[in-house]
Amino acid sequence: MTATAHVGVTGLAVMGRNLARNLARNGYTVAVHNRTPARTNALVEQFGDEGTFVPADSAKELVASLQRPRRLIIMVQAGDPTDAVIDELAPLLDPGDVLVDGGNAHFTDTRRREAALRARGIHFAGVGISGGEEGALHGPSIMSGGSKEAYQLLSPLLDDIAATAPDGARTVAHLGPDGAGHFVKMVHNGIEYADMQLITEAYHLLRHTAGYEPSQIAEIFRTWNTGRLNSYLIEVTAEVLAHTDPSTGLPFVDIVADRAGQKGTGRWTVQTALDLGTPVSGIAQAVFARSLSSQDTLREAGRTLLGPTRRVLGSQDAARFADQVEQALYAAKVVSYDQGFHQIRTASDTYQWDVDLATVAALWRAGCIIRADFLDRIRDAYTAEPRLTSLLRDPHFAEEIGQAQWAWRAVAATAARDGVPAPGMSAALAHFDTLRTERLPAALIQGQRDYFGAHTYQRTDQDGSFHTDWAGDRTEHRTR
Ligand code: NBP
Repeated sequence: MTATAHVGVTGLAVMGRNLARNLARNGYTVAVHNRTPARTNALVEQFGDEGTFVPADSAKELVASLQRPRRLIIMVQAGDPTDAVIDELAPLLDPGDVLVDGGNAHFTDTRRREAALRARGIHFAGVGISGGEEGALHGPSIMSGGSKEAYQLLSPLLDDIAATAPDGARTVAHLGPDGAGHFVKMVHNGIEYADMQLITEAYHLLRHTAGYEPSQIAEIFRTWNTGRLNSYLIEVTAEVLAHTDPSTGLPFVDIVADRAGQKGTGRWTVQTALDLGTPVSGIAQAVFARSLSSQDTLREAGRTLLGPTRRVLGSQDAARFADQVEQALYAAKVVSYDQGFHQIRTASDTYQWDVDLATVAALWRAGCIIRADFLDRIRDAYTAEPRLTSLLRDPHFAEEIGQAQWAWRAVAATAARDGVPAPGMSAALAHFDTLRTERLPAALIQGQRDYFGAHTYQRTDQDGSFHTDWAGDRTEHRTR
């Protein structure tokens, strides 16, 4: 077989197929392969006129069809299938070739695979691709890890297929070595969970406290979408809320079972945050809220528990409340993003990735699910101060959140008083207030720990570690 293809794609389910089409539409000759050949044949039959595809029946044929250095993208299910494909391909590749994993791999797997392939001279780039099947076809947000050399070989292709931000920039970048790209993609998904949770809490409050119907809430969201909350997620939420179920004539949202699914990247974000010791309470609340929604037995048991009588506001109060909910949603959203960016910063420092947070914000402005106007602001904040400790310290956000907090507090208080669950908004507020607090009760926790476990504590007025003899005469000893 002649090596004519510029790039190869193996794994032709929705993502791989659309990515291959995107590459072909951009003028690349694309070698295509799938474990089950039917998918390869279907792609060529249905979309063969969109560009030049070179179908391959086997891994050997796929590799033989690629120009050198070879660029080969794996788009199969994350986990064992990805390892199986790498094990099959690696012996067929030569030093200097680039193998890309475009799936949703766990970043620790990517680190392991990158190290193993580097030892054989093969570049392995873990690349997060966001935007679902539509993004893969029309322009995703692309978060690349792997070596700089690998990225140099990939960037012409990735630039061509990525989405375009409002300022004309392509949403693709090299974020750091080994697992940096997949880590950032994972946090993107975690933030997506938090964003969706907060939007649905806003809906729930507008429905049950303000008394609006789904179609009215759709209109409110459409109005919000013209302001600082402008985002893809607000836009699609309005679409879903405005939809009527054709078979019953009821609002669509009322006929959907209220059990939220999840594929796992949100959970990974929280698990990783726990390991890194970085607080992502917004994402955690979103993951737990989805889990609890699916706990039928627990929810059934809890339904009759005593709580306040629900009240519904009059129309003027409802309109005022809707304005407060907009502010609460915005403030809580900023906190959730700040937590996600802090998690990326912590991982970047831990693994020496040197991820530029301004670039991350810029990449998320188009092509991905969390694309939103305010990411321009986040990019500006990190451009002005690359080591900014918290977005809440940026003058623009400090001013906005400082003003929004009164409405945010009113909404959280109303939710608590009326018994409407708003875990995301409330947790974000608690995070904000924790940051603001001069002296935390953590001091008392240290006292408790020293009392029952001799875990020692530090003093505010002296260096070193100390233990108090709680069981004896309560004298204090310096332990270090
Ligand atoms: P899936 O995640 O559903 O995986 C299906 C593909 O994996 C098929 O091509 C299948 O081949 C192949 N595969 C499996 Br399963 N086991 C294999 C094995 N042992 N050896 C070789 N191939 C194997 O596909 P997808 O939804 O297109 O997603 C692809 C990747 O992109 C995943 O990692 C996913 O997490 C990620 N991603 C998906 C989305 C999305 O919206 N779907 C968005 C962003 C990222 P077969 O046809 O022979 O069974």
